[in-house]
Amino acid sequence: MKIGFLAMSGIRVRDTALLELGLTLPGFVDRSKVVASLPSLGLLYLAAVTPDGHELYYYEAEEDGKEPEELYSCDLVAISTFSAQIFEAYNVAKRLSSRGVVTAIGGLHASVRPQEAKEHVDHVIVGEGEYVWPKVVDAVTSGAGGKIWYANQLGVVDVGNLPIPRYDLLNPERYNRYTVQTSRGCPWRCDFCASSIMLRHTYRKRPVAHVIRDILEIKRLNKRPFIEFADDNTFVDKRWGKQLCRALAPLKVKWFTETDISIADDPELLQLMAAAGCRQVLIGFESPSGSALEGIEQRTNFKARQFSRYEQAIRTIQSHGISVNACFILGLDEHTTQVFDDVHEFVARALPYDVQITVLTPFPSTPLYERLKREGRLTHPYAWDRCTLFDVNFRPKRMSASDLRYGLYRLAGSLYSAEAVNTRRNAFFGQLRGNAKKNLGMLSTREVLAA
Ligand code: B12
Ligand code: SF4
Repeated sequence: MKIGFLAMSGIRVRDTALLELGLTLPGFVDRSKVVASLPSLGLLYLAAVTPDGHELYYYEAEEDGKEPEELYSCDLVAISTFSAQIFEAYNVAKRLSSRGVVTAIGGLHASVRPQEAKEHVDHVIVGEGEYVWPKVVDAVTSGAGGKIWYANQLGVVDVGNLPIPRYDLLNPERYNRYTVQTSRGCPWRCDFCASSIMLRHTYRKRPVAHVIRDILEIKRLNKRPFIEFADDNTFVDKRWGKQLCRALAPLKVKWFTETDISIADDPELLQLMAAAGCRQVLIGFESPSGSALEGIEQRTNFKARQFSRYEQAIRTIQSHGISVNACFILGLDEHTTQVFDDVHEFVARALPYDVQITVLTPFPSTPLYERLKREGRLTHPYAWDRCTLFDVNFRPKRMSASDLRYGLYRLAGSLYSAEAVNTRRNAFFGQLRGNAKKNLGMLSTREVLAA
């Protein structure tokens, strides 16, 4: 069979005013370019586990109706999408079906809304795809009809034994950023988190040697790749994290990852990360005021407990040459309109290199979604195309939806202006130059790696 793997790519925002404003702001433009240039790792894993004897192709659709014509010559198309592009994915599936192509869909949204997806797509896969996908392909080969497949019936995927994703299916001229997973899951349980609801199992780390193997494959295809770790929270296990960094350093790749504030407590880890090519860590700080953090992490109240160390943690991490992308969510229950000034002031004091502001988003099936539904506060309950992190879909508790929307515009204007971006960047590089002078006596990279 000819099998196509289709990623719904690009960035989605419904609020056109924000889009227009955002696109003129340097800090926003940089990240949008990155988003547009990352392939779907999930699909590359599916390609790697596809039984032999099929022709495989990777495609992307940047907007509704823009899917490549070549897709229509496939026998089977596997679609991966998040909530924001789900309606576009359903439309593509309907067009494919009408031209005789069998369709399958998986990913976070289809996993929590399988009955909805089944109305538009032949095969719907709930959960991680690696064990179930070969069975779907065999079923399609033998002409079986569509159904909902529950991956967990085949057991939890052993991440100690994953194949190399099929990076070779990507056009090397189009991609210079690649995603690699080092771990799956996160030990925390934030009520708004859409990824941890699918990966309910404990935090699973991959063998360091396999991560290195995958990056060497990327380097075979692209001499100077930039790597984004597609993890939820990379450095939960500091001992394993140090082994990973020691193994990464000789590869001389630059990378970015998502992790939590606890890395700031371990200077050895930070030195190893910097020496191993870590350029940026994205950390969810979520709020510039501690009271708003109470209870949002539901296991141990982790985020509220860390609040008093936020500013110092940013300085500590950045002093090691690793920039911080500090993420804030606007519209948490305790937030009044004061939050916009508070974020602005926090950023001006702590000077993270990058800032990401998003609005609280009730993704389907998250504890947040269920709570807001119970409280009658969802304003667009099934408008999944508004689940973009930038569109307001609920009634905030201590301000109006319109206050939230316009507060986001105003804050975006102040945080992403050329002047604000330059101030943060100059502060970061200035701190580095100062450290370089002060720390001539510090351990060399080689000494750190040998330690
Ligand atoms: C890396 C990442 C990105 C990257 C790459 C995205 C991509 N194209 O894959 C970038 C930076 C581009 C990105 C952008 C966005 N992202 Co993002 N991203 C992530 C992150 C950190 C990891 C995703 C990943 O690669 N996981 C690893 C792979 C292996 O897992 P996977 O994709 O889930 O695939 C597995 C299964 O789902 C399943 N599967 C998936 N598809 C299919 C299809 C079939 C047929 C089958 C059988 C199985 C299957 O099998 C795979 C292997 O087990 C997640 C957080 C998370 N951990 O999920 C957020 C996350 C997925 N992103 C999110 C969002 C909202 C976005 C944006 C929509 C924001 C926006 N406004 O545009 C954009 C969308 C851009 C786009 N169109 O892709 C949300 C999605 C929530 C939701 N329910 O929709 C998440 C969960 C973060 C969050 N805020 O909670 N993202
Ligand atoms: S720390 Fe991040 S990945 Fe972990 S549960 Fe919270 S939002 Fe999800």
